[in-house]
Amino acid sequence: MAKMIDLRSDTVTKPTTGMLEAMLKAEVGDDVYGEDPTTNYLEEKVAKLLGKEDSIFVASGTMANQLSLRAHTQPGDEVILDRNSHAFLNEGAGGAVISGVQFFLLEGNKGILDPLKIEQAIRDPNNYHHPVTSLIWIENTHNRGGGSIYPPGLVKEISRVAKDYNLRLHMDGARLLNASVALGIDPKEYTRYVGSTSICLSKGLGAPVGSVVAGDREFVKRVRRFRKMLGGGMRQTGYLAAAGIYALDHHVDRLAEDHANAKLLAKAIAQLDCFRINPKNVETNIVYFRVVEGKLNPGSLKDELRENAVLVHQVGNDYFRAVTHLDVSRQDIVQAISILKRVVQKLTL
Ligand code: TLP
Repeated sequence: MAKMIDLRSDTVTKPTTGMLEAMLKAEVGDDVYGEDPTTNYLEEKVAKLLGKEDSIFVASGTMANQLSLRAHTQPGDEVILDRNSHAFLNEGAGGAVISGVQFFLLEGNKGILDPLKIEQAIRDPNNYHHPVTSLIWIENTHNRGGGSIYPPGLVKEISRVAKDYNLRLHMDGARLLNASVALGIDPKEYTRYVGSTSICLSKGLGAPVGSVVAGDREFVKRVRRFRKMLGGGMRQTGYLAAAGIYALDHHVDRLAEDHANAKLLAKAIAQLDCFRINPKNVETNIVYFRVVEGKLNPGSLKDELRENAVLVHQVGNDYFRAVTHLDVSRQDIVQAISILKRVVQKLTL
């Protein structure tokens, strides 16, 4: 059977042999007692990587986001964020349910927020009709923005606004290392400007489970308390942390390959006149494209591709996403492009 080329997400990767070996060898203990040496090492490693006082291993990117929201806010607060943020679109209204916060949504440019618009959205703290603005939330890279990258200078400007108004600033850095690798900069060039951040180990980095939230000691202590409250205190997490350590040691620099593969795919899609895409917008590993009305039946595209061993994510009726990652090689992308061309020929109206 032909190998499935799974471009639905970078979350679909399976651990490599090297990673599995590292997991098997992990020294473990009970992490709720703080006694898992491998998890402790991962947390120290990530805190150092991101230039923060402390960090904490959590089950998922969603949990990282929800705990960060909860630790930074009080019920009734308002959080300023982009209208296409993962925390708004894809987390089951967790911000409202778990933290009791209200979102003030801004229209970013490919998800990237303008510091001026942020400033204009901040509530008057002396007007008791208003909620209290307490947190600015940015996502880097921005998933729905197309894997778009925040210029570090812009994060600096946003941090200036946060400081001027005494607000907290958090970066959902699920794919922060994609951004830093794409720009060839140290992730600290971003994280120095934000109070707290997170990275996902189970996206482009290829670990099976886990995210890490980083910030100052007080913040991480609050995250730890809420993690326990929500049942996220896990025991012998060292097996999972070992996968994360391996991912950080072996799979960061290679993200550049995923970016090159995504660009190759985007350019090929742009050459097909039934799709709308600007390949210049593809900055990292995420490729969004639209079907031009009347050229092709978008309803059959995903199924026909699946029949031919290529999986893509259908985001909306005529809107699709393909994501490159550790388990798709250059050869796979070349193969996916030729399958896409064949399928398009078959489906063209
Ligand atoms: N994104 C997933 C889907 O939920 C859309 C994906 O396939 O891209 N922050 C960002 C920026 C994300 O893209 C995601 C996952 C998360 C947080 C949540 O991570 P998980 O899925 O580990 O809870």
